Amino acid sequence: MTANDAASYVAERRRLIDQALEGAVTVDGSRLRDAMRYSLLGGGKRIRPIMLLASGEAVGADCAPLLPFACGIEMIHTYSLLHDDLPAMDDDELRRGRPTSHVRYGEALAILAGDALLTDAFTLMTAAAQTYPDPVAAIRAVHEIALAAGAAGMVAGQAEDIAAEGGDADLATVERIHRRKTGALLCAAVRGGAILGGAEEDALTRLTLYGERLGLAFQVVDDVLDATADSGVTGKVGGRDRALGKRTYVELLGVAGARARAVALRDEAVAALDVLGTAAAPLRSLADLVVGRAAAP
Ligand code: GRG
Repeated sequence: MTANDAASYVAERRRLIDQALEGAVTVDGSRLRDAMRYSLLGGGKRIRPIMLLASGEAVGADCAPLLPFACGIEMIHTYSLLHDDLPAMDDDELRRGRPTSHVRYGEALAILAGDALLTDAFTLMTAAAQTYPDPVAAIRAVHEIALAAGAAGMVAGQAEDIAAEGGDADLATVERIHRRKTGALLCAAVRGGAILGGAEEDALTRLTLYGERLGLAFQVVDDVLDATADSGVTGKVGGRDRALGKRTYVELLGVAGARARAVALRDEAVAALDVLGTAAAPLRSLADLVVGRAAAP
């Protein structure tokens, strides 16, 4: 697969996900529906669902039956951003270049839209699991996604991140926070796809390593962008980490050091894919895409 082929794979999968997400909010016309759709269809990069598809397809799965699981993970991710932006958390007013949900719909409806996106993600995935070619694998994949999103994963990372605000967390602490806050869901996308695709143990181990390294790289890149990119690029208000007193990779390693760390993590992620050959080309290209965002201009 050439670089061009990989780029068109990513673009085509993004199109399929966007199309499937259009039908993912099934609640009747109401402001709740509007608020859910506002955040879900508001122009995300769709990294996690594309990862899930690319990982499943790398081990031989068909794309179409994976789509509800890809949509589920994007719904969970969207809820996390929506709640993270709330006044009680990061208190952000801009996301993906538009007013955040609570600015547009008020705080109460924004909370409820997040709750509904999270819950309906599991409605969608568990409905799809019942007709999936291997329902046991599908249940296992949903279980992994739930673990990564909940109190053992993303929510725990978020809680620890908030508790660490204003403190002097060292690199090991920052890394532990981000493995759960950002890394766990990304890794679950990769593992979920692999499990749905019926990956052998060795392939699953390799893909897990890829997901863990890239999940961490993702956060390093986010820290670099928060410190260096303007809101035209990120769609968010810049410098929020500093304003909130968060310890970031940039603070601990400097911008150049953080960029180098992201590249090293990407290289480790990509090296883990060796045994998967050309089937893993889209995953390699996604790794470049994630880390390339933080490259020096
Ligand atoms: C509220 C339970 C709860 C958790 C929130 C992930 C998270 C925890 C908060 C998001 C804060 C943040 C900006 C983390 C950095 C990494 C990250 C998740 C960036 C946003 O993801 P992208 O770049 O966003 O994939 P798009 O807009 O493309 O979907």
